[in-house]
Amino acid sequence: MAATLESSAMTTTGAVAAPPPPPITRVAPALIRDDRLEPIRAKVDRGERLAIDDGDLLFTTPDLWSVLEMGDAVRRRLHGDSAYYNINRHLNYSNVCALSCKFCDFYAKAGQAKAYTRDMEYVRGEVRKAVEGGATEIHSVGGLHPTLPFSYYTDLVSTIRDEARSLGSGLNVKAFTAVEIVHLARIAKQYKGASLPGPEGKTARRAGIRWVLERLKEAGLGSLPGGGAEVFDDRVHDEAYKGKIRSDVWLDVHEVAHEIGLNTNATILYGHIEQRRERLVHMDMLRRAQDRALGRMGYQGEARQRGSETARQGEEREVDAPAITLTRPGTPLPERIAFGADSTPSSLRRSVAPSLPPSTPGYFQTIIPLPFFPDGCELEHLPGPTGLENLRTMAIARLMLDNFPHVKAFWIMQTLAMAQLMLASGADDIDGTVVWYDITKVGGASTHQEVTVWSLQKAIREAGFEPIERDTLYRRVVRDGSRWSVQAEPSAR
Ligand code: V47
Repeated sequence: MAATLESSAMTTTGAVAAPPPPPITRVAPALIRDDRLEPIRAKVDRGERLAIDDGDLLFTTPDLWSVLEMGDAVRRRLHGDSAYYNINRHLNYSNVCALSCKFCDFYAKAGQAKAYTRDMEYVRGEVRKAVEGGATEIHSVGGLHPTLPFSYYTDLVSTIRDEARSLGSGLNVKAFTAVEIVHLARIAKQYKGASLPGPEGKTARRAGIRWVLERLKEAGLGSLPGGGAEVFDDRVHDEAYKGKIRSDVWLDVHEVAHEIGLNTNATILYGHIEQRRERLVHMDMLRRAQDRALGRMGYQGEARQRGSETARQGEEREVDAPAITLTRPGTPLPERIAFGADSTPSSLRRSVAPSLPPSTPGYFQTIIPLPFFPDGCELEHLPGPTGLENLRTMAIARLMLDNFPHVKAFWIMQTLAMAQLMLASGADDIDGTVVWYDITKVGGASTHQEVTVWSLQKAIREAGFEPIERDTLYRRVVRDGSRWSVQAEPSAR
């Protein structure tokens, strides 16, 4: 270590002052150095977009520590030493599902002993408990229930919102994956013509999606979670989750949500039958969608280099938007623009298109890499990813998704111990208190998977970061006894 020794200074009274402690230099534990990473490091330093081929090298280099260190550098540029968590509850309204995805241990068929569907009395009870526990968010998803009417879903959302309001809480209802939204469009008979080929089908399905999202928003929907994306690849789709919507439809749902002013999240479920290259294509498709969302907010991008990327499946050339990076030093994060923080340059203030409601258009807030857990599902014979693969994928998500403000290490699936390491390799968020979770049960966990605020804060501090409680939209939460509010100034940067 390059410690500097300075001579003791004499004070005015003639006493000898204690020498200052030697500085601590933060260096990556470079066990192996791969000089091929240097051009990537230069791009990362300049905040330039990485190509899919750069991602290939990041996945294959033996110099893992440099990859983690670059992920950390970008994360610190965006968020300094802040690390976010929230107080939330998951409420799965039903596990009954018409699909049978091979990676899923959650679904049940109607009539099976483990099948459940919650009624509104149950939902109200859960909301009361959530509000008592100080939750700022309820995250609600479920299977594709074959018989529930559309009104069940609007009732679910308005029941959560109204029960919380009656108790003085304005918690955010984050509900329904893109797959569920399309299912709702079908049961509401708003999906006619959606399977037609070409632009006609696309227009029809987007109209159906918009119809559903507008009604849910009216009922109190605050944002969309990131689930159901899996891996945007048709081969993987057909082999592991045939019957689910494909990538183009998942992206349509999120784009329409953004257009009507809802923020959304995105996931990638990795470590099963996909190739690493397919993870990179997935990330590239997400960042292209985010380019469009940020463009709607008024960000100016850089014209894409011709031929630098190949066309992605399910995407049409004409929707290619300029590449916008948030990782360039000094670029404001979208939450600053959305909440009108003073430091936002006026050139980046949003110019709302006339057709949009008078609210800021939405965008992707966070990418949540989800490691595949084999236990109990049809793909149980697969080993699932290792800890180092999880760390690497987290760092690569941070590096590739240069226009996503946040990267979340969902502690339930990553474990709290790994989430601590991830905070220093790209992630800036570890999700929340959760309480009940029955989609995955890592290491024999039960459905009750709760962690206290104290444990989340301790984990974050121990990892060397400052815990910041955020709401669903990444605004800083301020608590006064049992009441909470959000600061207009977003927590980041
Ligand atoms: O869509 C299902 C995944 C997702 C398995 O938006 C599995 O803030 C691993 O999307 N192994 C649901 N993963 C979880 C999700 C989520 C979680 C936390 C926060 C947010 C957010 C979103 O879980 C599903 C699917 O991709 N999943 N089975 C499995 N065996």
